[in-house]
Amino acid sequence: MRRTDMATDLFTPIRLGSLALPNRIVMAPLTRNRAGQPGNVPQPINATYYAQRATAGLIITEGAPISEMAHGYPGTPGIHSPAQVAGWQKVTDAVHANGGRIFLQLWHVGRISHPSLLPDDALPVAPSAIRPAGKAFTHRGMMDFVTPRALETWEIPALIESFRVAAHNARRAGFDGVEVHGANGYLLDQFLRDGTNRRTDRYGGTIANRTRLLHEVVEAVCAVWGADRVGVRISPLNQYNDMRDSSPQALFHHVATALRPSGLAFLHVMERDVHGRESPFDFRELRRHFGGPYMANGGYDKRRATAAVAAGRADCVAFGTSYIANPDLVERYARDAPLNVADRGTFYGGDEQGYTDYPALTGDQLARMRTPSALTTRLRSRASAAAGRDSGLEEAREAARMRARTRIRTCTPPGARSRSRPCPSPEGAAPPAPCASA
Ligand code: 8OZ
Repeated sequence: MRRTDMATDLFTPIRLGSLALPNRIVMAPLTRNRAGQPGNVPQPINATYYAQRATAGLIITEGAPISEMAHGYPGTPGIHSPAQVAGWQKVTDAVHANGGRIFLQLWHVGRISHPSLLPDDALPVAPSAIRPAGKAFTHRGMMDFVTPRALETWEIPALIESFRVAAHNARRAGFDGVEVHGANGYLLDQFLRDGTNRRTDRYGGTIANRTRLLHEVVEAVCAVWGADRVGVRISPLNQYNDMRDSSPQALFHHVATALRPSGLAFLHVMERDVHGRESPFDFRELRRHFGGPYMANGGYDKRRATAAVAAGRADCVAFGTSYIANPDLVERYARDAPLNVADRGTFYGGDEQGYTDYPALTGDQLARMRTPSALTTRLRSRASAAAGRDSGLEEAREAARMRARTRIRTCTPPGARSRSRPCPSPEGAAPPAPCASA
């Protein structure tokens, strides 16, 4: 039996597919370009970074390229070689040891790449041979994008097979599930939109045809994982990576409706452009078309996220920039504690600086802080409800687990700078500007 007399907030447990989350605070996928070379292999430092953030209801990893041809940035950890699977296994072990849950994001960048990042200097692939405006982020700095090669229809089954194999690799690496990256101007999004898809085969033209590849990829991934362990990320308003569509509302309503029967764990919706540009779009209607758990992302802070969850506009909320700077974001939100400020100069590439050295609150800091009212009230009322009900044992266990999860660890390495002050910046890490360091 569930309590109905308490308002839903970010600390109300939720089920996404077959996964039980202790809270509704999700760590958004964040590209950090710190995989080991050669081979784009996850390293112990990556395991430390994710393990520090294990109190999130769910971690969604940075995008993991599904094949050699899926890479578009230096230092992004793949999920297509045995060494990468072994590296990710260390990441999932570390997160699970800290009590967390972690999904891998399956990523193919399509045309947002450069021959210097691809095997044998190959041309990037795309639905159509349309060169994106802008520059690629390469090992030699920013370089003009090239005109990609349009995938032949007969190549599509092998592409879908690469997603299937990558999904299988994610299982072998110990993940709890996967998210298919259908957002932000990468390959699957390039197929969805008429600005990048000018095909005349069954993967182009009508909205139904443009949605076909996403749908077939999701089917292949669900065959490996079961739909209740698969999420999909979309970004209806995104213009980043030179994206456009003549009718985003109609397109994404179709996408949501087409995904609905699969019974996915969640639909993860980037509700604004990567650069924060907003345009009119009816996200409630999108949610209605999908019908399953809805994860909101884009510019949320605690106040807006709480309001969205309380009003039933979102089931959970993914936070980007705040998670870069605050490994203990859940505990800070629970206590209304100040947030560390993210250092944009260390977002993409580098070492532990700006990666694993953001401090969590210490026990002393916590002791000086006011009582985490919402959390304490929630735990108290759960414990007393548990005493008088048949399902009391499980409720009491959940309260104990929640208390254990909110016990604060100190993760400040010796000599790390303290950056605790109120965070003025909105959520959602923007991708590298043309001058970004890497
Ligand atoms: C920032 C930098 C590079 C890639 C996305 C995977 O926008 C990304 C990304 C973000 O989804």
